[in-house]
Order: sequence, then structure tokens, then C-alpha cells
Amino acid sequence: MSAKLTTNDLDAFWMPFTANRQFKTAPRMFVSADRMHYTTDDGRRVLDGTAGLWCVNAGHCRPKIVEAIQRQAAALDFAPTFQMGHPKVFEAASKLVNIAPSGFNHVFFTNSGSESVETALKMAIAYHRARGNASKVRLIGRERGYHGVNLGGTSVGGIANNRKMFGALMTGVDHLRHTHDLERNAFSRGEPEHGAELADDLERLVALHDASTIAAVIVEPVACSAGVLIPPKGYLTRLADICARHDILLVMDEVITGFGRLGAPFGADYFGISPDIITTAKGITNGVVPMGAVLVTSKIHDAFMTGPDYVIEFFHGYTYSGNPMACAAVIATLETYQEEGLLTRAAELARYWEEAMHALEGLPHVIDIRNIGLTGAIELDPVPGEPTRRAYRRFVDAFERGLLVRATGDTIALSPPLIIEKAQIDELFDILTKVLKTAK
Ligand code: PXG
Repeated sequence: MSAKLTTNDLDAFWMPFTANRQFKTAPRMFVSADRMHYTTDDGRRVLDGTAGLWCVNAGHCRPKIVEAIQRQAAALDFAPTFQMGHPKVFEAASKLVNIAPSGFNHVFFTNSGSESVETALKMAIAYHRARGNASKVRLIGRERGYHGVNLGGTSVGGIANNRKMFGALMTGVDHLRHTHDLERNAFSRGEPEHGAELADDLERLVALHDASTIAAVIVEPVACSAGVLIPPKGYLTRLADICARHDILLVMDEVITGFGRLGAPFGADYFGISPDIITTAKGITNGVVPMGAVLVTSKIHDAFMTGPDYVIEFFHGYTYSGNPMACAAVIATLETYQEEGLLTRAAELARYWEEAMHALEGLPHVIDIRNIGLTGAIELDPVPGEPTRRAYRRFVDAFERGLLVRATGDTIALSPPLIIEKAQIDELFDILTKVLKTAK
């Protein structure tokens, strides 16, 4: 029970992305979970409006996944994947290829989204080198992008708070302009009308740096962490065309949009784009075991498969790349997604979700509502001089009323498990309406 905890009990754990001192004076604790709900340490049920941290796409504690990792832990706890193998890692990779966009025939395993991003960036640079273009080393991200917290991902990322503490970061990095445009696109339903031309910003960077120095562009199909910024109609196609014209690899960071969030298996499917590399994590194991995967086309993979066959082709990998328990979780998770049609279920619910979201228009301080698939955001005008306070208060208020949402900046983001029922969507928005009407 939280009443029994003292400040000292909470001291040791330095919490990530958390206001530690504030949290520890009034902790919020989950002790169990089942499908759409968490249970708190004081026995309250909380509707999960965020699929944990955008990862529990099949809902919580699904027996098939739980049993798979229990069995695997007892059968083969760890096996190296450097110069050795175990069957589950090959099975997990094959299953991923089967649901990946066409042409993505190879999988490199990591343990998180951040590691997937680092892997993709290194792959892009090494790919050009392998083809004799060793000057193509520059990496292009986008303002307001989030690509995890490691040094490469922080460098190509575009959220000032995530960057400013860490010095000059990597050299040889530049950023496209972001696509968020409240003036022209506020309260758009789905993809906004205006802004496809912002993709031409890549031509500006090509003119500045020259294509012969640029390895890759990395973008999220939908910039979720920065507040669910949805690409304007035509933007991603235009960006992909410019990349192809200049032999610049397109990395789509699908750590959130992968595994059904938008209503198609991947964002690349949803937007009809053919990137070169796709980074994933989160939903790959339903959040149960840390895991990530980089999906690559044969074009990328085969460029490495040259030289004497006893020589390592890519000097990169993690001790836990393809850890047996994580692979068992991948297999059981993908089977669950397929058995229950979850990779496309968001498409069936998208219209209902959109109506429910946009019904919040007109509530106090709401300056924009955005939706796509089974995700969306409500942007609030900030308290003058106190950025983030407005959304944070509403996050706490929602939690107290039995709903978990995410506050990012002054935006409330939503991304429920893909098993959500319409009645639960109603419940979610009933609570949120009360919160938006009454919270200070
Ligand atoms: N790329 C993208 C697009 C992400 O959204 C990462 C990389 C990094 O993944 P890992 O597994 O290293 O955390 C992410 C992670 C939030 C939130 O609420 C978003 C993420 C993580 C935690 C919170 O916005 N995205």
C-alpha cells in the first residue's frame, strides 16, 4: 500500500523522464494489469489510455504471451547469437518478415527503440561505405523528432529538452523543419491538408551539404512523442521521392507506428511508402520483454554480404540481440496479433475514435485535436509562463479518476491497446471530458 512507503523506500530508483522529487512525494503505483486495465496499489482500476508507454498493443497479461516466456525461461535461458544460434531467433525473424512491408526480408535484433535507431544509423553509413561511397556519412533528422535517447538518436532527434543537457552531440547531423502548423491545420481529422511542400526542405539541405555527403534521413511517420504530429497529405511520398533521387536512405522510425497503431501493420503500409530501413520496438513483444528490431530490404542487407565468407559482415550487435525469452515473446505476440486481427483493428475503430476525439472541441483551453488510427492528441494552450503545467495537471486528474493518459509538453496523447471496445472508448472520453471541464 502506498501509505506504508516512506520517502526513503523510493530513493534508490532514479526514475527515467520523471520529476523524481515531485513523484516521490505522491507516488502513483501500478501493481497488476489485465487487458485494458491497470490496478493501483490502493486497489483502484485504471483504464489504460496509452497502452503502457505505447507498447502494450494486445492489452495486458495475455496468457499466450505470459506462458510462452515462462516456458522459454525454463527451457533455454540464454544462448549467444554471435557465431551461434537458437531456433526461436530465426523463427521470430521469419515471422516478422512475414508481416513486414514487402521487400523487408531481413531483421537485425536489438533491445529497445533507441538501440534500433543507433543500429539503423550505423547501418546507413556502413551501407554507403560498402558500396564505395564513403563520403556519404551525414545524417538528417527532423525538428520535434524523437529517436530515443542514445547519442545518435539524440543527435538526429529534434526535441530541445532532450538535447540541451548533452553538449554538442554528434557532428555531421542536420534537421528538416517540422510539419506542425496550427495556423493552417488545427482540428484536422486525420492527415492535415497543408504542408506537403515542407518535404522540399530536404532539397535545401542537399543544396547546402551536397547529396554526396548525406547517408540517410530518419523520420517518424507520425511524430508521436512530440504530441502526435501527423504528416500533411503527400508529405511522406514527396520526402521519399527526394531521398530516392539523391541516393539518400530513408529510415522510417516505426517504434510506435509499427504493429498496428495506425490500422495497418506498419506506417509504411498505411502511407504507401517504401523506405529502406524500418526501426521497431515496443509492440514487438507487447511490451513484456525488452526487444527491438531493425527491418531492412534486401538492397541494404545484400550490400554487406560481400568479401570472404568467414569474415563478419557487420561489426555490430548486442549481447541480447535475439535473447531467447524476447524471441518467445515476439512469436507469441505476433500470433496474438494475427489471431485477433489486431494489426488492422485500428482501421475498424478509427472513425469511431475520430468522432469521440473531436467531440472534445470547444472544451476549455483546447487549441487543437489530432487523430490517426487509434492514436491522437489534444493540445492545450499553456499556462502563461509555466509550460507543461496545464497538461500535467490533467494527467494527474485523469489518473485520479481512473484513466491513464500521457502528457507531453502541453499536449495530452492517447494510444490505447488495440483491443479496446467501443464502450471503453466512450468511458475514456467521458472521463477525459470531465477532466478537461473541471481541472484547473
Ligand atoms: N523512436 C521512436 C519513434 C520512439 O517513439 C524510441 C525511438 C526509443 O525507444 P526506447 O525503447 O529506447 O524507449 C521511441 C520511444 C512518450 C514516450 O510518451 C515515447 C517513447 C518512449 C517513452 C515515452 O512520448 N518513444
